[in-house]
Amino acid sequence: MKLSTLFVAAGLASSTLARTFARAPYANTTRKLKWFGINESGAEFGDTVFPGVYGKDYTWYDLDTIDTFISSGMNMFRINFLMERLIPNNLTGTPDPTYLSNLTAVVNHITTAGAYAMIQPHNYGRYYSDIITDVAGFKAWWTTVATHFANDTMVVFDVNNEFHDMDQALVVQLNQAAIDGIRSTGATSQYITPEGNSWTGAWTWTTSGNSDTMGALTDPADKLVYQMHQYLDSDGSGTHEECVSATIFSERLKDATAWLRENKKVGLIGEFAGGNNTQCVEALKDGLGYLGENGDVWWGALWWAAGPWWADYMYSMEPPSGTAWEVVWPEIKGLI
Ligand SMILES: *[C@@H]1O[C@H](CO)[C@@H](O)[C@H](O)[C@H]1NC(C)=O
Ligand SMILES: *[C@@H]1O[C@H](CO)[C@@H](O)[C@H](O)[C@H]1NC(C)=O
Ligand SMILES: *[C@@H]1O[C@H](CO)[C@@H](O)[C@H](O)[C@H]1NC(C)=O
Ligand SMILES: *[C@@H]1O[C@H](CO)[C@@H](O)[C@H](O)[C@H]1NC(C)=O
Ligand SMILES: *[C@@H]1O[C@H](CO)[C@@H](O)[C@H](O)[C@H]1NC(C)=O
Ligand SMILES: CC(=O)N[C@H]1CO[C@H](CO)[C@@H](O)[C@@H]1O
Repeated sequence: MKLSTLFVAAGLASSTLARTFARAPYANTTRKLKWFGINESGAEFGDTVFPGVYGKDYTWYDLDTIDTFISSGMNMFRINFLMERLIPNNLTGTPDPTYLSNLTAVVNHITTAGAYAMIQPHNYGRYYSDIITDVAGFKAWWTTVATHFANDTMVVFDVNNEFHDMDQALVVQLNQAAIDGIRSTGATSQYITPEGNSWTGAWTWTTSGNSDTMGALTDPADKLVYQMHQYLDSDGSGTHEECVSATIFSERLKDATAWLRENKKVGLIGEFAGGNNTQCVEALKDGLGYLGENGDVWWGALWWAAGPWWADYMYSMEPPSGTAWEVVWPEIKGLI
């Protein structure tokens, strides 16, 4: 555990920390992607243990590391956490003050530094492992959470991580309920990023049922950014070091790109990664270049993943010695 994590754990005022680092040192004159950033992962660890113990089952994020990323050019952070830890027992309940306080400290640190903080329940459309069918309860959950962040225009609301094996109509209803709940709090200037069924895969977007249904979502603020995920291994799961080919990233994005453009939508790759090898590095460059060329519909990409507990995980971009931080980042930073 590093010092800044201890500051959060010790409950030191986040505003003091945020002011200390209140700078946006990246220059955007040469940016190719509107957004580039990273998944911060750790607060959702131990996802079968509720509420779980801080420091044992899960952790929060290293604020110094976030500053390192921001000065390296990243401007968006997807903050993983669990719905059950933020609002325990009942979707219509009230937030756990400590977990909310930890989340808020990280969000404030990021947005004060001039980057976007994406609030992302890493729940796969489940609450205590059961598929969420209480659409009104889900709307209530999001209304409660959005109330706490309604004044921060640099917050982005991510409806839920990777719905899968669910009724397609239910996925659309849950997304719409979240949008309606968030907007009802007065949070009208923030982006909302809906996710689809089938793990919100870009490569299956037009064959999974998502393309037929997700376009119907409505937002009075007209600030939806469709979030899709794309891994480059054979089954698209992000569980292998190898990438299928040096052009697999752009190939897997083509149909979704056409859907976005035809339907006048914009999108974001909310998770992507590849292993430490030449073919993956080429594939990553190919895909990021493609996203930049199609910047009218693709607003950016977020690497999977950083976080203090990844150790020697094959995709870890945690400084100073994460494999992706050492090998991949120097290769792709010119493309963001
Ligand atoms: C973060 O959580 C820890 C452990 O639950 C708590 O002791 C600490 O006060 C929290 N920090 C903040 C800033 O809320
Ligand atoms: C760069 O900053 C300007 C001014 O804030 C903004 O309008 C523009 O969209 C930014 N460009 C990118 C690619 O982020
Ligand atoms: C959740 O709260 C609602 C409204 O108070 C109540 O009707 C419902 O029974 C509660 N559910 C559980 C599982 O406690
Ligand atoms: C948001 O701003 C309003 C008006 O200034 C204020 O009443 C409210 O408490 C603020 N909410 C939060 C969560 O800071
Ligand atoms: C990346 O792969 C190369 C070639 O296999 C290896 O020498 C190097 O140690 C790896 N780097 C990291 C950080 O794992
Ligand atoms: C692709 C990937 O590594 N996904 C992992 C994301 O993190 C969760 C836990 O936070 C794991 O369960 C997934 O396997």
